[in-house]
Amino acid sequence: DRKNRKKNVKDIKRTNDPAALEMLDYTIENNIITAFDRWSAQQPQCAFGYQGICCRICFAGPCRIKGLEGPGSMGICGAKDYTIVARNAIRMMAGGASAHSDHGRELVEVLYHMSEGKAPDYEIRDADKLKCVAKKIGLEIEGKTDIELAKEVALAAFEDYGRHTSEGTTFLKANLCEKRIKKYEETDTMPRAIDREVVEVMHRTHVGVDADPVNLIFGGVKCSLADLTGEQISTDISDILFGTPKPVMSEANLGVIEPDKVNIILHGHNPVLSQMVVDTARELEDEAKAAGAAGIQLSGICCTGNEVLMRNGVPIATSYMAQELAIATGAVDVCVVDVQCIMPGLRNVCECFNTKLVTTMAISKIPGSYHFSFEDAKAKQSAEGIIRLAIETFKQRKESGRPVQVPQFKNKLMAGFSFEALLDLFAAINPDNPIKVLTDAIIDGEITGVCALAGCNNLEAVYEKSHTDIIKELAKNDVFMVGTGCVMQAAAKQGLMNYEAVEEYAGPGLKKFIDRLYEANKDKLPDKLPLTFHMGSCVDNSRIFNLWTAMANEYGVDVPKVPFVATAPEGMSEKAVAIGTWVIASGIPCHVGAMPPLEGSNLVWSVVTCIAHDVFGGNFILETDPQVAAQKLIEAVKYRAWKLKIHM
Ligand code: MSK
Repeated sequence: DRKNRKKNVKDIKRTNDPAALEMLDYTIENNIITAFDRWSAQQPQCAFGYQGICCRICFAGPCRIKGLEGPGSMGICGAKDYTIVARNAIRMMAGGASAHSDHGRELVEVLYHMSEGKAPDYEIRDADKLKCVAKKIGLEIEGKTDIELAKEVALAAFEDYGRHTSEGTTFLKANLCEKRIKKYEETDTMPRAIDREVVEVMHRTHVGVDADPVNLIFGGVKCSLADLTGEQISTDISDILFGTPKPVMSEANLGVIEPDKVNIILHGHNPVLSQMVVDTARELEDEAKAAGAAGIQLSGICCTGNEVLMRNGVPIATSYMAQELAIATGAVDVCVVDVQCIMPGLRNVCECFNTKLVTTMAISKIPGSYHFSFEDAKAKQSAEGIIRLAIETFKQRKESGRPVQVPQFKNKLMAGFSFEALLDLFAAINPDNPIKVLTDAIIDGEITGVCALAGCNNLEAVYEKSHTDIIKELAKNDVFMVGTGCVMQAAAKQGLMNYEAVEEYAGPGLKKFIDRLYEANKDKLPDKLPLTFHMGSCVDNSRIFNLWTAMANEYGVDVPKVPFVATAPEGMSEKAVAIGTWVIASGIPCHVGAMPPLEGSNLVWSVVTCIAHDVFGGNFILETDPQVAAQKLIEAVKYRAWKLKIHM
């Protein structure tokens, strides 16, 4: 009942985000069920599943590991804890690789159709990036038009999905340093083709195939590197089609929703349609005004939000876990979703407020929602339809006189730091060798090193508190921070992505470094630089991979020697499992703050936390306390910097 919900959801403070807290009160008062309630209702969660020792791979089961010895210590087929945990883990990697890579495939198809004249609403917005990508993957660029080149890039990308030979995926190899290529070849973890590695994981984890946990995990590593290939393709082609991000100002948190405007939320991951909505919204502004609105207000959730923030400065409404709370404001007219991280629970909240939930992808539908099928041949037409639906819903909202509840919390932010944009900042200090500005700052001790902030929300932790605690602690210790995904939405919402945060939280070295970058670039920047540098959506972790590879090349070492660490304080999705795995396979220590289902096998646990380090140079740091995690990250990055200085 309401009293108990209040006790479970509010009194235990499931978040430190003031806007989300206000909306949690509001949803409790109005009996609107959200993920926070469902989390409470799920307690206690199944201990077998939590530890990864529940096997549902065949339906002779489900089997659980119930003892240390005897028949109950194995599944019916004789699978031991280590086999079950490893199989479950690598199936998660395959799920993540599928999601990222299919997102990439959608973009490749748009690029290909555009080059054939069959996607007339799309164009090449960054011809320099097109040439740069083409050159990198070994294409001859001289004497070719942009359209010809776009077609060749698309064909090369398609090849990475379905190659039947084993030389390795082009988009990955083109971005790896030599020593990593050798490492992946030696360990048989170089992916041959994206689809093939996903299929192979599904095959080897079928009942009665691979029982060796180490062999299984190496298969998972190969699949996670296929995931990285898909992410690199997604980033490169998004930049070609929609432009490579540059520094841009915006705002974040639920206060960006403006009740007097037509409010459209863009949610999911794939920018193919959302970018079209952004472009079209500008053209239909007058229609909205004619309907009595003050204009059209777009805002974003999850990584579609990050995509349109990075390229267009569209504000962030909130991150994954608070998506229903955004709808519960009652001021959202349409919520457009594409793929990934869209809670089915959104529908119930939408129904409470006459918010139209619009699905756009054939593989991602929700009962009771509207569907505007995305087709690249008529993308603009779909975007117009969605915006007109929002205008109509706005009129109904105003006529109904229904009250809205928009928390007045938002923070200023600067985003738009693609890898190219970062290099551009550095180039103002060292035009001949931009990356040296960053690598020298570490060697000179001005900054301690670099940390990648990535990942989701998970109510196993206090929503967004681990993110903000870790960021503040790293800042104090002069760690330069780049990031992607929902963790950056937490940073933005909670005022950690602007210069005010530099003044409040940065250690002296980090502040000096950020100020120095600003001074050299102030003529072309819209404001002073932020504390955390937003590099984009989940697939844009490829930009972070490009950054540490450039640093390794500059130092003349392999990646495991670069003072670089990563953290996913609230990792949750299968995509996060795939990303975390390729991060450690790259040679980077990676903290995860919500426990992945690995505790059921000491052997698998030691492989990912210790042995991975011996083989690849990176390992998982599994730590739920954000303060302890921050210290472990700082120790790891300091140790690398110290070792590097000795050898330089
Ligand atoms: S959206 S995968 S909850 S970061 Fe990319 Fe956020 Fe994680 Fe989804």
